[in-house]
Amino acid sequence: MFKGALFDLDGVIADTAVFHFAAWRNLVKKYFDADLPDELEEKTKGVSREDSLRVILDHLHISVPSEEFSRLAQEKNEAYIEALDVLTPDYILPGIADFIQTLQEKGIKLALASASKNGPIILEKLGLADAFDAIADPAKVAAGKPAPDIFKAAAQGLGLAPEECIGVEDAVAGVTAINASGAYSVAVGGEELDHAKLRFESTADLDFDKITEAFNS
Ligand code: B16
Ligand code: MG
Repeated sequence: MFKGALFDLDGVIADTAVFHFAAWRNLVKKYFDADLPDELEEKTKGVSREDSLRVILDHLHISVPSEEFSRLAQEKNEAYIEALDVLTPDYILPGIADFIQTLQEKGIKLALASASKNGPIILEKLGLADAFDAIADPAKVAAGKPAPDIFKAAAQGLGLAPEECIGVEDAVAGVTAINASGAYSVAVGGEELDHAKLRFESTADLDFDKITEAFNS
């Protein structure tokens, strides 16, 4: 039986991607008078703030000096945090509150394994801060997803081996990261996530008994 559950944040606990991408769009409009296509959103999911900015600037064929790069990343983050003001527990994705409650009742420890440096603020606003026993610090891990580091750090925060944990993800790179960490990957999303050990179509479908059965077999 698994003893820990390592959660991605954006796309699993709440849909913060909408706020991230809106902040990037506004920034790019303001400084480069450019528009970003919807398809680009997927490429910025689960990757760090700096890597997201790299993806966006590459798309626009723009290169900027490093001071400007840092300033742009900082301004985006300030706008993003301001936009997060509207976050309440109502923004928790369907099924997640119940799933977390079931895990707690079963004595499973919870950790956050998000690329976001804003994880603690977001959990607080969603009313979930107390539910989590550990939050891995993305600033302290050497490599982002698809590298396993953040999931290994999250398991370590719980005092568990990754093999004793499940990891829950909605992104391709995230599932790859869980697999590489040694934790048991549970995906929420479409067929692009079929490299997960177990996949549900959406967060509302997460089923503790099915996960337990699959993990134990
Ligand atoms: P921040 P996740 C990721 O969260 C987002 O998907 C990604 O779009 C964002 O760039 C990244 O966090 C960093 O966020 O700027 O708040 O540090 O999916 O890993 O929970
Ligand atoms: Mg995600």
